[in-house]
Amino acid sequence: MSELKRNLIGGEWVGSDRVIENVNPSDTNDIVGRYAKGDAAAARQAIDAAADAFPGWAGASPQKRFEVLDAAGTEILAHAKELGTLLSREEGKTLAEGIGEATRAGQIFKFFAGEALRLGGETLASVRPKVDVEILRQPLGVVGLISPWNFPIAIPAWKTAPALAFGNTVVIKPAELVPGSVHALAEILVRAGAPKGVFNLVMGSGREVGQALVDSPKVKALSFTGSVETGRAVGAALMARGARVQLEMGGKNPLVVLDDADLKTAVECAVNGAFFSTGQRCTASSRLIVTKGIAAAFIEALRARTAALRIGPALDPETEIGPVADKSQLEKVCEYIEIGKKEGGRLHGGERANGPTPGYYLRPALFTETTSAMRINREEIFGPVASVIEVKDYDEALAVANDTEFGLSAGIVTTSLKYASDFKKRAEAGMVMVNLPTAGVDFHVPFGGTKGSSYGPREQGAYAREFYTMVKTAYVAP
Ligand code: TXE
Repeated sequence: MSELKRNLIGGEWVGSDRVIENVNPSDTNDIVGRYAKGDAAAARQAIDAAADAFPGWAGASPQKRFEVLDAAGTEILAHAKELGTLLSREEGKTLAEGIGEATRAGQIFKFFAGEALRLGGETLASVRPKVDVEILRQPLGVVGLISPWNFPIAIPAWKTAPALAFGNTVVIKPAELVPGSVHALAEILVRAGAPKGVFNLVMGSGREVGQALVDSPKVKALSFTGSVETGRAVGAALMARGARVQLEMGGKNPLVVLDDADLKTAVECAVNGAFFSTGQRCTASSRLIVTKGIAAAFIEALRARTAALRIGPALDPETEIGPVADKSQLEKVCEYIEIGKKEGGRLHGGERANGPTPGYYLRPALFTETTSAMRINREEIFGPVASVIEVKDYDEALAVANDTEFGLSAGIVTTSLKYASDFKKRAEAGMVMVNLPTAGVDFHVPFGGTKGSSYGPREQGAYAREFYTMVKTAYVAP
């Protein structure tokens, strides 16, 4: 039996009687590792350790914070292949995607190493004579981080790196399905010189460990990525006790394809956005909104391209689409495929597939002849499922694109500057893509949505400081 991977609390590796078995969705006979399953008491110990470490870390020189984050980034980049392999084994995305995600995590640590040095305030003249006004940015204290399973290292990285860069201390709870990547990150941060208690990891369930982070008055801010239902409950609880909260939740992202689009670009954007990473991205293009002049050609080309996609184990270099992440997720996606059929959508693909090993393989499902009112076009499915909605012109396409409670990413494929510019302004989304897939974003610019997708300041890039620092205004007279 493999060695138990433990939680990191106050600089100590702490075991537990209970174990999370990390199962490989490409081969359910393969156990990726055994991880200590923490509980609410472990979470509280971690919070206490983070609170004790806070004054030292908040007062540390930015140079020290730079060094820790930079060293972590260097090690992640040097071991991107190994980390990507672990990630793909536990989550199921292809090895290329796994390595890409690990690389991104390294880049994020490097970026925020620099941000630690760049953090500054402002000085203004007061409206009163001989008074100066200073606007300072200060750390918040202990920050709780709750991450989902679909980006096992990038999301923990984009929450942890800014939190630490700006002087906060962290307790992170990764999704139960994918503890491995965050555990590896914890080991890297220890080697990078993070002082005891500055970064704490408690693996376990949302109900126990997650809830303990939500409830503790010592947790001054909480950043959550996950489902809408959990996110809203977490948000309400944090607001009720007056703590700061940031929520990244679902998406139902539209990709508009206009008559004047380059067909090849449109098909590539659709396949990439809808099905890569097995459709398990909050930025996935699940609604393909197509004007009638190009609809027939687009559907035919997309069907052929989708049918040719190679489904298989994450680590097989031939694989283009890995398995669904776990059994319950597969059941949920299959249920939605049934719902789509009952609602009158015409299904292409979407069958369970056999791989060389027992895994959660599913052929991508493309629905045509759907309407915006159908449940498959309203609810986040979070799997390799996309629908085509045909519309008469740009105006109807824009209206349908915005006909959703979500607002994370929105894409358009067109050669018209007029429509591209209009869409940039009027698409109700936090991120807009022109002739690019709705998924796939840079690490150094803001990430987040509007409407039901997100709450609170943006993540990533320089904007991350809006969440992870507090603004203080100081008035100084001689
Ligand atoms: O999400 P949860 P799950 C959507 C997607 C997916 C569904 C369920 O539709 O099918 O959510 O996924 C922790 N207090 N997305 O079950 O439950 C939990 O342990 C505090 C879309 O994984 O929201 C995990 O660490 N924390 C999304 C995290 O919250 C709690 C990405 C997310 O889990 C908690 C992920 C509680 N009471 C899921 N309950 C996207 N769009 O990116 C759970 N958690």
